[in-house]
Amino acid sequence: MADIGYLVLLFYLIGGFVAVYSNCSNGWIRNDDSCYLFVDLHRKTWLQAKSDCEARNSHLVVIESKAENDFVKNQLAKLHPGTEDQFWTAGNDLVTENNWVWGNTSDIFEVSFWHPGEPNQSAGEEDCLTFYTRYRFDWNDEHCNKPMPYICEVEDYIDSGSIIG
Ligand SMILES: [Ca+2]
Ligand SMILES: [Ca+2]
Ligand SMILES: [Ca+2]
Repeated sequence: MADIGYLVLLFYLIGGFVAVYSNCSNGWIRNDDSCYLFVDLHRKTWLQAKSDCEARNSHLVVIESKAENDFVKNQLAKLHPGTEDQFWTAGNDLVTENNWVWGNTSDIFEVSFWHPGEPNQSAGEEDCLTFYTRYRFDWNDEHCNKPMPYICEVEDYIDSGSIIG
């Protein structure tokens, strides 16, 4: 009986461990191998938003597929943001104009979902990428110093199997 009790205990311990690491934190929403946080109460500039995501052990959202883009658009629609609201992503062309990359990396876009006519580098200084409510959440390039809502993403290392190596 003692052995069986031990096995049962072990089972629950392992189960609890997996549950903790495969669930998203409170307030974060799962999609595929990532958890996402939609921050619409605290508006920040692109740099401030980037720092805030990093303080939460995550990064501004990086869109790698149409499925991921559709997920984000659906979540934004549920938030019912104001017409002029835009949400920061990691996308930017800060280093080289019109050379769009994700975050600080040199990872170029595998897919893109710009609104027709965007990116337009309006007033010669739009270097950060948003989901724009007015465009039904198509992408827009925007002035990086405007305070906006933003989206953080963290990959789930257990599910993606990338915790080792
Ligand atoms: Ca992603
Ligand atoms: Ca630009
Ligand atoms: Ca623009």
